[in-house]
Amino acid sequence: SDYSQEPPRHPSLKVNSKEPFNAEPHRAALLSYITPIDFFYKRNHGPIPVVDDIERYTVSIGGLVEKPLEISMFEIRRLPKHNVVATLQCAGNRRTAMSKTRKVKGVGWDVSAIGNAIWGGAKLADVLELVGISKHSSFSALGGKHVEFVSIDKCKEENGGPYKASISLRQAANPEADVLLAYEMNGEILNRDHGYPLRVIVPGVIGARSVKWLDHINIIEEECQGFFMQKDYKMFPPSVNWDNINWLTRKAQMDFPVQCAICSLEDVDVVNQVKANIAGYAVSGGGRGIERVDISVDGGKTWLEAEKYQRRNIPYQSDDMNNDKWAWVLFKATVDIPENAVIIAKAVDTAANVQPEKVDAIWNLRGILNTSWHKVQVRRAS
Ligand code: MTE
Ligand code: MO
Repeated sequence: SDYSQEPPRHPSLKVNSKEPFNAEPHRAALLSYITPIDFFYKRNHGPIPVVDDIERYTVSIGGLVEKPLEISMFEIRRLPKHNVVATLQCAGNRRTAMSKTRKVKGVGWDVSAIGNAIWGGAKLADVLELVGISKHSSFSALGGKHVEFVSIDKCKEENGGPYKASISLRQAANPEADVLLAYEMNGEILNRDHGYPLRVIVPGVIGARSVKWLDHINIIEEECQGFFMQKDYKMFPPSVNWDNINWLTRKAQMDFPVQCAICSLEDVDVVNQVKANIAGYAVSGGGRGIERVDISVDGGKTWLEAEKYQRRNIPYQSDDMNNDKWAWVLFKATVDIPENAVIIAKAVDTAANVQPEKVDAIWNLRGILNTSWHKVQVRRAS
């Protein structure tokens, strides 16, 4: 593969893999409601494609539709523009910690394979209408039930073919699901790392379905048969290992579960004062909100509730942006730090789903969805 045309990146990113480029910011970079583009994690499976003739860039929409279409960037930009604040989280977020119990396969990540951005673009539901799929439908006239997104990048997992994924047509054609074909991130033209010129954003769903560098869309009967849908990003029980795995027994992971992490402290840290601020993010998938975040400074014996906040100061207005449904909440609590403390954060979502205490119970061979209680060890400087 050719990695000679990679874009420049911020030097402070922690690089988990160089080629393909996988990097996350330091924890403290996640303490602002909107994650700056430079500090937004980058998760790739191949070289970053080069698209230099934007005039000729098109997305074709075909498969089980009556009116296949090729649509230019110019036409996509003419559709109603929506700004959606959505948190993107890689299913591999916090994988390194899961690997400490028992080894897992995959790129290692600390707690920062996640970010919250304002995505600007056309709604997929509007685009699908152009090929005759009406809003709120769950199948196309020709019997399509899934919407597949195919990229222009080249991944070794696909034997040099493009990255691809699909979502249900029901979700794709539902305007309230806010699935976007995004060309902007935080008010700027999407950059190459994040999918220039056009990417899919599927709010509330693991990042793997938000295909970057979109080339074409297929309306298909069965779920996409690509590697990342069928042989990756599935949640297996702890009993399954590489000798007895049967990929067909599990569904492709879509919504992510309730998650939170402390970002004001590193894993093992020293605190200078008796009183310290504990802060971080909490988020749940599927549009479920965060009900509360609990903090413990005594290893889980007693808990206090953190304060949570979500609103941002965004310099421009749009009706859609009153909706923080797909976005994380930040939390903070001022606590008294004992001399030696294990500080824990755990969140509860609006459906009363909780995070599991121990990682062992959710260990899986691909190391996805580590949502166990987040713990940091601190010592008070004397
Ligand atoms: N799309 C393409 N074409 N190629 C990829 O490698 N990685 C996916 C998804 N879309 C990927 C892709 C994964 S696993 C994640 S978590 C998100 O993109 C990461 O998006 P980001 O790099 O903008 O943070
Ligand atoms: Mo991912």
